[in-house]
Amino acid sequence: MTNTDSRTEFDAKAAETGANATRYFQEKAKAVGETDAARVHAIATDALSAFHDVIAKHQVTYEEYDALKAWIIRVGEDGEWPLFLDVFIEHAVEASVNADRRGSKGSIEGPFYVPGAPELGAEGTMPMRDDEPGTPLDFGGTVTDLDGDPLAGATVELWHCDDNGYYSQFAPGLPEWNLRGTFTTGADGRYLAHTIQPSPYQIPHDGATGAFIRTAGLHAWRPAHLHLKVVAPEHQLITTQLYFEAGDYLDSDVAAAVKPELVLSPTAKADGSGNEVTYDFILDPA
Ligand code: MBD
Ligand code: FE
Repeated sequence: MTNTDSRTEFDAKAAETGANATRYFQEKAKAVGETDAARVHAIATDALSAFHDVIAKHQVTYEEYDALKAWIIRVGEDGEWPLFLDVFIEHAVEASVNADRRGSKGSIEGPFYVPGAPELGAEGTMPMRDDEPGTPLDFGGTVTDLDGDPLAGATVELWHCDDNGYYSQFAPGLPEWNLRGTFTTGADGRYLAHTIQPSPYQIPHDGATGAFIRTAGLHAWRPAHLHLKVVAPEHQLITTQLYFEAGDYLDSDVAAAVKPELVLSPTAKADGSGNEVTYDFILDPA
C-alpha cells in the first residue's frame, strides 16, 4: 500500500475526494425517505442468500472472510462507500430504473454531482479558470419530447472533470463551480455549452477502493465523460453521461456505464479553435 512518505500530490487529492463524496452524500441522504419494510425484507433476504451462494460456490475460508471484514471496515474509514457503490453497483440500479424509458438513455450519476451549479442561460461558457487546460469544446443541441417537439424551459445541468481528472468541490484547489453549469432552453429547445473536453479519468485509487481494484486484478479507469441531468416541465428527469468516440477505456469502463447511444463524435471547428459536437436529448413525459 501507499505509505505516507511516498504519497504523490494525486494520492493526497484522492484521499480527500473520497471523504468529500461521503460528506456530500450524507447531506443528500437526509432527504431519503423510509424504505418499504416488505421490500426491504424481500431484497435483503435475496441479497443475503446470493452472498451465501457465492461463499458456498467458492468454498470461502475464514482467512478470506476476515480479509473481507477488514476491507469493509476500511472502506468506511476511508469515506469511500459512495465511490465504491457508484463505481461497482449503481449501473445495475440505473438499468433497472430506466428500463422502460423511450427517450434518451440514462447512465449513472456517480459520486460527484452537486446541485445548484451556476445558471448560464441557453448559451454560455462553463465556469473555468483563465488558463483552463484542455481542448475547447462547444457542446450543444436541442431538448425535445418523444415526438421531436422542442421543450422550452428545459434545464441541462452539466458537470465534468478538468484536463487533469479533478472535479471541483471534491479535489482541493479548484474554484468552487469549476466546470459545473446549468443551461436553460428557450422556445426553440436549444442549449449550447462552451467548455473543455475532459480527459479519461482514474477513480481515486489510494484508498480501500484502489486496494480492491488492484487485488481483484481490475483497473481504475473511466473513459472521458460529461455528466448531465436534463429535465423539463411535465417531463421526466434523465441523469446520464456522454463519452467520446475512439477514446480510451470505452470498452473497459471500471464503472460499466458506457452505452453505444451515449458516444459523441466531435469534429474540429473550421476556425481551428477547438472541437464541436451536438447531442439532442429526448425526454419521456412525466
Ligand atoms: C467518477 O467521475 C464517476 O463518474 C464515477 C461513476 C465514479 C467515480 C468517479
Ligand atoms: Fe465522473
